[in-house]
Amino acid sequence: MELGIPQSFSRVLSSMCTEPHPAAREAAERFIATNPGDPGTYETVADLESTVVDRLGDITGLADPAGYVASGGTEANIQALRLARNRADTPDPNVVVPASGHFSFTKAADVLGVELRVAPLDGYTVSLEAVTELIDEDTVAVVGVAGSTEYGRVDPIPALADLVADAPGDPLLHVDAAWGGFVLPFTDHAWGFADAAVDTLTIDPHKMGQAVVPAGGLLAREESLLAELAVDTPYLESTSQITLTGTRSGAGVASAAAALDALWPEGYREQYETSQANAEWLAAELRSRGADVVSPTLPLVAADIGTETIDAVREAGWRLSRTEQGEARFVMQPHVTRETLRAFLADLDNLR
Ligand code: 0PR
Repeated sequence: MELGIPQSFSRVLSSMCTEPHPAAREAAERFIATNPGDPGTYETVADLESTVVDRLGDITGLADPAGYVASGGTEANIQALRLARNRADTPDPNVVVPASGHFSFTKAADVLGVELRVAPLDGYTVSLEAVTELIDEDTVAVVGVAGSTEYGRVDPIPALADLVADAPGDPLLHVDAAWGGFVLPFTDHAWGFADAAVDTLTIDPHKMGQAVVPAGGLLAREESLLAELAVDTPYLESTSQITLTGTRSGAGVASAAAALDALWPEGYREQYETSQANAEWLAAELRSRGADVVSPTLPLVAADIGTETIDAVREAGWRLSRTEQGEARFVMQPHVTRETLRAFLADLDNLR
């Protein structure tokens, strides 16, 4: 059988995946047959996972982090809501999620039997009044998004923490920084454990972290929160497991360790600066062509270039997807260089 050649990144503009760092690729290959889900057998990769969790703690402002490397942001978000539900003492749990929340929260609510209360936005971030109205004594978690999927916007995390502190049912605050977590440390945004009373947080090495897929991250302020997820594992040397999946990718874990070792903090800072400059440059170029552009506060640009134009550039080979509102969405992943953007604009100009 001919396997074919995977999609090249040269024209991929809307994906949150990217070309992994060379050290991450090498580490993935080396650890591909290991299973961090069985730390009694695969000790080296289990140690690497602890290193990754410690580094993710450095990035998010948590001195003594608890957590693990998940399969991605979806698993991390499901697990965060699962631990919040298990910890609470209500037969009728609900979770308040911004309308900008990723669809993984819809999956989480479905599998967990938790009611999802969607809070409308005020512009591009969640309305605090709406969150206040939705919280009641059965609210087990409130979610804030730090780097939204469509617009890269950051909810007011400290204000959400204040609401949670005053809430009747003692809910947890979960922050979804799956994509934003590797760029936010280099901005002035308040988003992490150091900035507010955040309980759990999603941060994915396989997005801006330049690890290979699958490498997501779930962090918790305290080990005791993760204990809510523990199930007994009678056939393993280790006695319990907190992850959702059983056998897990050692490649993802090792690649995350290698990428973090190579890039935190200076490499990620340089990438953020390059990506943010590209986002602002692209926004200006599209505005000069008459497009309505949503200002990129993080390296993600949404612009109304017309739905026929999106179809035409897709026809020309560009991988470009649209927001629910129909804007073109450009995610400034490391593989999206100024050269890529110049080539895209040249095609855009020719097609219009
Ligand atoms: N949270 C946020 C804020 C996200 O943007 C995403 C993924 C997730 C959670 C879920 O993460 P996993 O996909 O790792 O489980 N958002 C991407 C998106 O919808 C997912 C994606 C990634 C889509 C790569 C396409 C693609 O090529 O854009």
